[in-house]
Amino acid sequence: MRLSNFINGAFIAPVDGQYLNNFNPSTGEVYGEIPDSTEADVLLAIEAAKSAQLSWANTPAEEKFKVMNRIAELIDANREKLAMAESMDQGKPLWLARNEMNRAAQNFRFFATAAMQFSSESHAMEDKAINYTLRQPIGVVGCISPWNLPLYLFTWKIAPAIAAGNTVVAKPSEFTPVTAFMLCELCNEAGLPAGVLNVVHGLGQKAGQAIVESKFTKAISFTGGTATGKHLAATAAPMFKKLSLELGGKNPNIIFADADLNKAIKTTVNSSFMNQGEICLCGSRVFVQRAVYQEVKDRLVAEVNQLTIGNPLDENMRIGAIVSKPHYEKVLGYIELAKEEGATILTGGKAVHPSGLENGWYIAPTILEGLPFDCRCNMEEIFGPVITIMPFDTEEEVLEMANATEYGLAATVWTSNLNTAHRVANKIQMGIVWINCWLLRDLRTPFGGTKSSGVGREGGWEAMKFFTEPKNVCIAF
Ligand code: TXE
Repeated sequence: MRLSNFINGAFIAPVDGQYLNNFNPSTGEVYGEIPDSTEADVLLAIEAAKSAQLSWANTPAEEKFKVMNRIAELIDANREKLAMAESMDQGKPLWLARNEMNRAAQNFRFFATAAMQFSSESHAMEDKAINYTLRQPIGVVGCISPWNLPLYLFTWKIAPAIAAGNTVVAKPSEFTPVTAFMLCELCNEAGLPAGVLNVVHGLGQKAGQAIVESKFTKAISFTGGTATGKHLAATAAPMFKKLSLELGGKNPNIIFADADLNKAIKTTVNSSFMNQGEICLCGSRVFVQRAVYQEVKDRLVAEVNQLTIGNPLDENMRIGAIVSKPHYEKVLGYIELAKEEGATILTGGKAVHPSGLENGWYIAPTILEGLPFDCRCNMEEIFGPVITIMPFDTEEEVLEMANATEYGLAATVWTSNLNTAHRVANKIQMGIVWINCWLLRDLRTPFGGTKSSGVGREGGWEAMKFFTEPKNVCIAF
């Protein structure tokens, strides 16, 4: 399968005619090619987006709603095909890919309604004047998405961007480009006007960099690694671009002794290892209050030992393959580092080679014990099926350890004491706190992190505000 760029409603080959290999993580084999786009391709996409912008901005909200809703319906109608493609491209289990396709449709549906309901504010100054604040589209915006939840995160950016009247130049991750490519076909079928969405495939340092460097992309919405985010911010800052950065995490999962342990343990298996741990919201540091530490540890290890790992297309597999060879090696490298740092491996700790898929990139779900809270394995984002487990005595102690990393994305807290829940939620330095649940998402809520986990928030009105420029008009009476 050879993918093309999607520019001005047409599928076109990269200007230079160069392609990159696309790998299937479950087999480790090349199974397609994607454009190795350069600045020239990005410039074509930007031209198309510029030409389409005014007319799209002036399209009545109801029309925007209708076309975005049709895209959602087409994602639903093609769910099985998309899920299969996502699973092969990313390595995630097919059942999980299906859930993510539901969410991709939901992203479009949610922001289709936002297009209809977004409104301006007005501030009256008694009998002197009235202000009204227009929220106008920014123009052409860049959306750059990662490889862990490919279509889910791609649509999470594109949908609010176009709902707000912008046109988009987007780049999916070079590791997982296929469903973004398929989405373009659905956008044409739904009647999205040419040039509203333009997708350029290729490397971050080349195609991605050109999107960020262009003076015509007035805002950049990016999800990816913290190091890339830093680089991107440095590139964009001198041009005063609006930036939304969703970056890494090193999320604490805190289990108090008074928690509903059945629920906490069951959810911890998911929050640790769903999507091979390749979700920025996965809890990677499990803190358990000492009175129940042994019990939680034993039960968690027993449950994790039951997890099936292998062919992502096999409906019985809970854990699939790691997205790419470099990432597989990075995660295995952290397991080696953990050993050097003195970890005891309670389960996993090694690569897995399922029969018939020996060259695929599989890592057994791994639980590490005995590491200091401030060692590298507890400070740096591993972003794979690897968690650490640590005991704690008091609320103060666990807060200190939980807050000790440079990251501030999400925390999960398990307790049946309302006071503990509120106190910890108040003091923890994270953008998102889940009490007695994990990944329970209301798309209206602000989504994002503090510290090195990012800048800005996505979701609901936050996203609509990010993708618009406020203009205040003051009329004196
Ligand atoms: O992501 P990159 P990488 C974390 C995770 C992972 C680490 C590195 O810890 O191990 O980041 O992953 C594009 N200008 N997360 O290196 O490079 C790139 O093409 C413009 C957390 O694979 O950040 C891709 O489309 N764009 C995360 C996107 O950025 C550039 C999800 C993300 O890739 C660019 C993924 C540049 N100079 C990784 N360089 C999360 N928060 O969910 C790269 N890109």
